[in-house]
Amino acid sequence: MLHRIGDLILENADRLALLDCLDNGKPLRVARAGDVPAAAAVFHYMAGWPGRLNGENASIYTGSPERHLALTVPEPVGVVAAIIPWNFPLYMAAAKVAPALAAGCTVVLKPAEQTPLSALALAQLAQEAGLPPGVLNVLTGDAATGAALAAHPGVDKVTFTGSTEVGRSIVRGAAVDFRRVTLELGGKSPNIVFGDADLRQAIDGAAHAIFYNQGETCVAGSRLYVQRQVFDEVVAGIRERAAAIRIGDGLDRDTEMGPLISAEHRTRVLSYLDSARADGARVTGGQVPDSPGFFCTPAVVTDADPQAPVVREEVFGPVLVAQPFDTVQEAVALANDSPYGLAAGVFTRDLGLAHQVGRRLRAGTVWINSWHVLDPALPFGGMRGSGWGREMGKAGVDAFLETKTLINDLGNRSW
Ligand code: TXE
Repeated sequence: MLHRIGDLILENADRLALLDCLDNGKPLRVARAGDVPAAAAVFHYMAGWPGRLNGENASIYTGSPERHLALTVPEPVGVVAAIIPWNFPLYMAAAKVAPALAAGCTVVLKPAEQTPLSALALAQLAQEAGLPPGVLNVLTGDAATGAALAAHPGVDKVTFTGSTEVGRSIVRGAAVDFRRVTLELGGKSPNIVFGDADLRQAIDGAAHAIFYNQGETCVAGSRLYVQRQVFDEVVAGIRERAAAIRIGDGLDRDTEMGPLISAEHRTRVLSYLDSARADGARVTGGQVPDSPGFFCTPAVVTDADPQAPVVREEVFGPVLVAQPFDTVQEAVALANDSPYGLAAGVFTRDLGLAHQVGRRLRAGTVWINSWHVLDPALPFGGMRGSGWGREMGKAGVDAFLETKTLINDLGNRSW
């Protein structure tokens, strides 16, 4: 059935992409080329797990191996509450639902109040695929609905993607009866460009890292550290790329960047830029076009105070903060100076340097000469303030399983 749901997502790709475009504002062609096939891939990949979730024939340490037969058995954790945000509506739904179902759990999915449509469409496709009633349930609603669901005594596990603040409140609530929790929270991901990098690749990569999906991605490469000798060239290149990004109606085929999710969110994004300007930083872009919609042009900030909110906090918009560095040690220290630890990037032609720096970065994912490459087979998640646990890969299925140990005393026979 999981495989069939993946197939149905692809068969309905145009309609699903349109729903996310209308609901979220993201360009239709981005949703069609990115979100929808990625959601299908999660179902197809996870469809391979149920038949492979084996326990172990476990050895007993203190007893006799002849007398005791011990087994471990994976069991579904139970009823899962999946609470998701609005930035990748269909993909986020798939990322929570597919591994939970693969593990044998049932799911109550609460989409974000801004973008419920594709989650409802997904439930219809699951029904069409033959999923029995009650296995996947979609509950639309806002923060109060999410809070009630997360705290419901019938829920065994909460898997949440969203803000750090709500993640914290979910953990507090879960402490009451020790409900299991997986959290994928925000980030302020650093991208390090060394002087030897292919600068064209680094400029394109850094722009893609921050501006993809209007910068409304948890893994946005929002802090850029560039080795001093190439700083001006890289920043100028990104400013040029930013100015060329076509902003507009998501239904327009030429649109590369849609609006921000809401007026309220745009006000928040702009306030970071206002405060950076007031502190003496240099800001290019970050303009509000004279047209309806919550648009904001991509912004690049330099000369910011390293302690400023625009440098420390998640903006969740198309806002890049760039700063030069001199040594490798300095780059690593700057990159790790954050309460978050979701993703990071390194651009260099020296693969040895890339791997050694990558090992030192406190981030769940480190991209080398790339960004935004995600795969259902690869574990994804954060360190520190970016959350608990991993999604995708085997780790992503294990997150919905408990291990039971069965011990059988076969008797003390002697022949
Ligand atoms: O998130 P919320 P918001 C960050 C990003 C963004 C900020 C606020 O910085 O600007 O969070 O966004 C549900 N108990 N991220 O307000 O409120 C809510 O209905 C249970 C990063 O949209 O966390 C929605 O379904 N659930 C992030 C979901 O939680 C609650 C993606 C997310 O909403 C709840 C989104 C509660 N008390 C925002 N309150 C990422 N990691 O990608 C709200 N919800």
